[in-house]
Amino acid sequence: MYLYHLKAKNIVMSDTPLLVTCGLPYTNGPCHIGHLRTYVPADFFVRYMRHKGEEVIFVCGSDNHGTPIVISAEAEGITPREMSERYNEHFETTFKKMGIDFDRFGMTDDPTNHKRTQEIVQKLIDNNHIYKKIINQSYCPHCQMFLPDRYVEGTCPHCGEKARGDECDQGCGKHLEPGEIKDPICKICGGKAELRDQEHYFFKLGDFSDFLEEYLPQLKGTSNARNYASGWVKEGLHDWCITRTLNWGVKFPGSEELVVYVWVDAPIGYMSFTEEWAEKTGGDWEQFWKGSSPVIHFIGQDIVYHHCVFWPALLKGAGYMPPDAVVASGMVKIDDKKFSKSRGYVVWTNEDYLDLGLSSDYLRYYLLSYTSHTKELNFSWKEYQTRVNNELVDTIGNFFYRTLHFAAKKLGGIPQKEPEQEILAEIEKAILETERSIQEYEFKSAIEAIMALGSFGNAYIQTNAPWKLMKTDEEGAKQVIRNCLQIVKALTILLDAVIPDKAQKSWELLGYGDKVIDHTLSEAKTGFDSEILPNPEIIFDKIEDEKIEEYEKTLRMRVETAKLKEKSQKKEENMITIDEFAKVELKAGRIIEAEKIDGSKKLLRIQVDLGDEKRQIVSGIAQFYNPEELADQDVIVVTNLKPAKLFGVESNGMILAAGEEASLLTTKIKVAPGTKVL
Ligand code: B3M
Ligand code: ZN
Repeated sequence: MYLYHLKAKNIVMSDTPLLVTCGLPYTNGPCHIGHLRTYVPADFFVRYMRHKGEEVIFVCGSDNHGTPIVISAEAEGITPREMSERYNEHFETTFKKMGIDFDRFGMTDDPTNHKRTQEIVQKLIDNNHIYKKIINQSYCPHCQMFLPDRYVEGTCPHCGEKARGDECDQGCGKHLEPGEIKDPICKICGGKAELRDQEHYFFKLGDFSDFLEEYLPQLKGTSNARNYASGWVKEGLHDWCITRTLNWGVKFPGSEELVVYVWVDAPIGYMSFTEEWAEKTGGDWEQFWKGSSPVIHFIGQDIVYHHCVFWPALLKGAGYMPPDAVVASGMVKIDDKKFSKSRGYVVWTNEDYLDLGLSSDYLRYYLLSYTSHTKELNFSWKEYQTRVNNELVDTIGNFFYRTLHFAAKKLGGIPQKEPEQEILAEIEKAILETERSIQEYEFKSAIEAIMALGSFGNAYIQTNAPWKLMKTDEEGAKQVIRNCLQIVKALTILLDAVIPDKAQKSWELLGYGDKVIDHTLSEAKTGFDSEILPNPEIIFDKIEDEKIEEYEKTLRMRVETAKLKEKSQKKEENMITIDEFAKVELKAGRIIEAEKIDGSKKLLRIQVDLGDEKRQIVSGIAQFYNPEELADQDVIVVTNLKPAKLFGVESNGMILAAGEEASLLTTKIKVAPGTKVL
């Protein structure tokens, strides 16, 4: 296994490279803050490791298969491949703009992944981990097709809520196997689906319980991933249906009409993208997947099952190494409301952020510093403004500018002095604390350790006031500034993992002409290349109140629009067809007599003449009518309601009334009792 830990006070570097991956975004919608919640910390981790001198390969790509992409592409009249290419490019460029730079960003629909997936599935077949079974699958007789996953909607068999074919998304959240959903409805035509037999292939997940019980306790990463997964294994594992009737996806070996389930070929993408990276660079992909170099997956908490149970079993069954670590991020809230694209609680990375000219670094800082990685992260524009202005602008920005300005303008560059021990010790402390936090995937604490050095620097320059000291003790002032410059240098290297754009700028303002990412943390305490400093600049801008109000308004309007849309959708859902309405049987009736029901203030027992029959109906109108005045009253009655007992009295129908005071419905011109209302 690998070692990247601290020995005494020196950081020991390993000669085993690390492979870091991020969960693959689906190619049917743009990048949002929910994606960034996982990608930014992964990128922070990668950059930090590189600054430590580790070799890190960072791969990702887009997830192109599965029914949501087919459905979205159909809606736009393009092919799923075209849709995938469009969003693949979108994600790659958006990530770059956010400072997230992968060594390889691939596509699960590319040939490497088709090949690797088929090889793995074939191995699983050969190793007897896959079997055939005939199952009852939802089928639409009108569209003449089987309805995989999201092509079908219905009722969850576990909790009774409305659900999608593959997941109870609005109720208990359980994964649904093909054929499990109740009252299936075809998503394409809205018609009733039926169940039909079809042969499918299953992965014997249950066979891997012992393996997983041994593997999971030593799985590194965050404890939420480990613990959830162990819990599921204890509850017992069900075999997974790994084929779908679809013609978009990776063909199941030996079958013309089946493709593998998207959750089989998606994680295999991690491996394929490593292969593609190796092809491009001459690197060795097998060291990660067959050897002993560690693989670390960064994912969202909602896909722990897939990464800590299903994926390791799949790898193990096909003779590959399971991952070393899974780092799972908590979910995102917007203004304390659950993140939801459909309800408008979303921040789109481009439209709501980058396109407005906002700094990618500010958002990175917010995402990394707001809360512990495994906790729920709330985004609010106000909080964003406060943190950026107080922590980045006032503390770091102020300290950097004062130091660089004084050095360049008053001292003509970097003073020829060594930094003092006290300062070097402070830097060392920050590095050790950052390291300790990162080992535990506690990114928020890592940021706090870095920012503590920033606060120290800011307080140090304030207390020692070199601008005053200069008048009485020029050498002393030079020493203070030299110390400050050392802190700025250390902070710049540390902050490059957090806010790479600003850190690069600061690196240049320290007189360097190269990239800060190519420098290791060991240089945090060493001197400078040149004594000359360029003209100082302000690199952190304040965010003004008016701007924040504008952004908040955009969010509010989006939520409003979503509400209106939901309302009109509900209205539409509540509409019934003429055939459905025709099921209600309405007739004109005449009340024969009415009487109070003992013990009830509201109910009357009413006998109604319906022409060829007499009915007893219990009606809740006692507060508005005397029983005597009701005799001979013409009314409208629902005559085909199922009988019910109210207050122990049988009721066979319903008398229609309008409004809070139960004004009885009747006909304009008298009609014979029993006349149908049409
Ligand atoms: N495409 C997105 C998600 O469920 C899914 C991740 C695949 S990772 C192999 O978050
Ligand atoms: Zn249909």
